[in-house]
Amino acid sequence: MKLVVATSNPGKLKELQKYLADLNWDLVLKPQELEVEETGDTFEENARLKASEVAIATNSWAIADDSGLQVDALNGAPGVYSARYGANDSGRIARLLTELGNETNRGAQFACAIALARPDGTIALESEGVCRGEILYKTRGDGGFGYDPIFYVPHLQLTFAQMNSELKRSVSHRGKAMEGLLPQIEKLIV
Ligand code: ITT
Repeated sequence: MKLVVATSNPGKLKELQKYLADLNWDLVLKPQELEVEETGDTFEENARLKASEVAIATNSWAIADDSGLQVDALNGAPGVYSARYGANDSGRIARLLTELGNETNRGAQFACAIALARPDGTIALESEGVCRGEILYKTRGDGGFGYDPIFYVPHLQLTFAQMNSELKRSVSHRGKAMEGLLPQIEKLIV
């Protein structure tokens, strides 16, 4: 079965491809020109929108992820606006560090919603995952993507950017969302 991975974010794509690799599905990239407007107020809504529109446009099964960083001292910002917070990863990180300044409450969480749509756009499966952590005062590590270099997981004493892909998978919002979804995808009779 063909499954379109409905993301334009190369970092996300790499993780999703790895998580989906063991399934007996033929993974296909989303056509580049196909961009879905994220009009939802929640990660769940946006994940559904992206999966559904890409499924209809390609007449295939499609999987989409909507995710972002919710910072306690910023009342959950940037949240669903995480991608729109700056022009590129370093701009987004710089803005977040500026907004937080010397705030000592550095608590934050990454959240991820994943949706799987049938070729007719209806949603077959959904899952969510959250990972709690802290925002550092400056970047640490050079792996991963996005906000990874400033997102620190205290019990591991590492940022996401310092983790190898297996470790990040075991604790991250996306890894947890996928963990809930993979057994269900396997069971889908299509
Ligand atoms: P698609 O919608 O095409 O999938 P996007 O980058 O626009 O790509 P989102 O709207 O879900 O995706 O925005 C997510 C933002 O949060 C984006 O800036 C990511 O870099 C960031 N983000 C999500 N997961 C992350 C992770 O595991 N590590 C670091 N940053 C992450």
